[in-house]
Amino acid sequence: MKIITFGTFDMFHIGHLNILERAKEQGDRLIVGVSSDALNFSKKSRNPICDEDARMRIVSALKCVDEVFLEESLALKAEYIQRHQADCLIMGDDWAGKFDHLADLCKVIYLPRTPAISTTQLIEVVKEIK
Ligand code: C2G
Repeated sequence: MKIITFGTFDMFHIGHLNILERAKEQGDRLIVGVSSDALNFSKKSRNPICDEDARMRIVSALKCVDEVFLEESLALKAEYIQRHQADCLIMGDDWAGKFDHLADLCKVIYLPRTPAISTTQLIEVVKEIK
């Protein structure tokens, strides 16, 4: 069974590792769409700290990840699912309900987020360090 998931994975942290490892446990092969810098800018009005090449290299170096590609648009989820012949889409539950319309293409599962850590929070903590 092929699992697909998506994310920015900026300033890679334990919440990212947890979801990728849990996603892999649901199948045999894990394919990860890493959001492009341009997509990130359009969503968050800021560039990620780590650029797309660095983020793709970090994610593809993980033992639980089999394949990585660049996610260039949120609107292309259906196309990415079909292109990679994914059986199941997994996302953190901050996205709960957002991808239910894809359930006719593949199974859609939202896993609980790891509490108390996020890229935004890490950026704030680093800013405080003098
Ligand atoms: N995540 C998590 N626990 C955290 C932080 C993140 O489980 N404490 C999960 C998110 O729910 C998501 C994945 O890690 O499934 C990647 O998170 P982000 O890098 O924040 O990705 P995002 O900006 O939400 O981009 O097409 C969707 C986007 O590409 C997702």
